[in-house]
Amino acid sequence: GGGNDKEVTVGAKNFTEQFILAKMTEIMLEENDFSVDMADNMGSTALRQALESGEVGVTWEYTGTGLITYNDEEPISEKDEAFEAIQSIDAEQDITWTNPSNIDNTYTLVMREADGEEKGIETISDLADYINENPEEMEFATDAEFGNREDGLPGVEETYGFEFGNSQVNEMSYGLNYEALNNEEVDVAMGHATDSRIEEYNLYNLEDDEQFFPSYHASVSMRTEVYEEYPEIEEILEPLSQELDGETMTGLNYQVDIEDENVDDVARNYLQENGFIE
Ligand code: PBE
Repeated sequence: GGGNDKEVTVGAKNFTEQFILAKMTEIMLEENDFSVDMADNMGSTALRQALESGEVGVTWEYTGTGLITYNDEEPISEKDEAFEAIQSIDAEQDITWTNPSNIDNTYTLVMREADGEEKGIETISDLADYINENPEEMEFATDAEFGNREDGLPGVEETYGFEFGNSQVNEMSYGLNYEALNNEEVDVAMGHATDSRIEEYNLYNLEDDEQFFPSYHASVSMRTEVYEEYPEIEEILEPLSQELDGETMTGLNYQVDIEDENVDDVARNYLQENGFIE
């Protein structure tokens, strides 16, 4: 700290995992004499625009989101293949991808265990059959992003051949989807694979038997001018990105979403316990 001129803005979306990753990044960079501004609470598209405009310098982004949502590319399942594809496509837009982690935060469809067992629904194909036989019965909870993204509800419905009626689609802020399902206000909800509420509320992920959802490995995505000015950012974050995986991330999300700990404490404790900071 004090009188340094290495400045960077870290951006984040509007859910816990993003807050934690951004906070860890802030702490790690500050330890290395950066002064860091935070710009969080954005939807995916807003965050991408902020990165493109230069308002934000460094983010954690998901490979599948980069390919499908920002570049209209075909989804890719294999981790390294997806990373290398988005890395080369985004290079042309002055965005540099580094530090692929093993956090695969894919989208998922979730139901209550007991209800799914009763209805005999294990896979998304089972759900499609059920909905086609019982139209307008199943209520669905989603955030606006999943409801509208090509790699979200429209794509799932097209791939599996079913459709929720308009009045069955209940749009709400991300997070409330799990509450609505748990409270039996809806029967199916969208989810993020690393969200701890799935297990905590005895929900389960429907098997994506047509493999519609690709991989979404959290990786650092930054402006190329930031990368070129501060190539050390990649090195500073590398040990962290190597250590983080889906199970670890779900556990950190649990501390915030279920145990009500604050993001700053969770991020700092993790970094200390793993020897990334003192
Ligand atoms: N995801 C799942 C979404 C939200 C979590 C990674 C596909 C995204 O932020 O792009």
